[in-house]
Amino acid sequence: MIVGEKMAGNEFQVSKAKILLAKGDITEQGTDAIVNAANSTLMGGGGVDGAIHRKGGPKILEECKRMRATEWPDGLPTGRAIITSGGNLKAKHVIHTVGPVWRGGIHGEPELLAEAYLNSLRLAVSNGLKTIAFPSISTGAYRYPIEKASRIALTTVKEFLEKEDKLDKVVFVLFTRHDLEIYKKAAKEII
Ligand code: AR6
Repeated sequence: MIVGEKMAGNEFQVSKAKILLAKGDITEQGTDAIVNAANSTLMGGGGVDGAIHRKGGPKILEECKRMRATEWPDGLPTGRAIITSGGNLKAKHVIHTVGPVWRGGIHGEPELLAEAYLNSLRLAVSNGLKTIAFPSISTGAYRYPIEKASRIALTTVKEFLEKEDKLDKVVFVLFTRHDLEIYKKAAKEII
């Protein structure tokens, strides 16, 4: 029930923008861009990355290959982001970013995770986009503890929206009810 969901705290206002927390599949989102939790090769993989390339079709991979051949011959560094078209996806664009692999939290992981969110948001704005959907970057194959990662994700987005009024909506698409609850708890404390 939509009203109930809202009352249960899935929607948050920051300046003129909304942050929404939803359970679902990021590849189904109709936002201007969806964010891919990619790796440095930009050549695809499992999890979100696999799902985006499977559903989006070969055009996205071709653009990624072009990026590798031109701007990023050694791969996209952790924390950086690039944008491609959305291929066959509902979203017109995919922003590919690389989150950090969790190695205990003392190798710059918090800063790099914040950079991944921040550079994705900047790229959305510089491309004139209004709405963007994020998965929970780094909390799958890269093993970043989701309680910690959710706080960084929400703090980074909130602080960005407080300074920058060009985005209308940021959606966090969580894959499981459990992950959604963790983000909701963090959002209630942070936003
Ligand atoms: N929609 C939303 N969330 C999803 C989906 C989906 N379709 N599929 C998985 N998740 P991961 P990472 C959740 O592993 O940790 C890839 O192989 C998942 O449950 O996709 O940044 C890349 O190529 C988890 O909570 O990304 C890299 O090599 C979250 O999305 C590496 O994994 C992120 O999980 C990146 O690892």
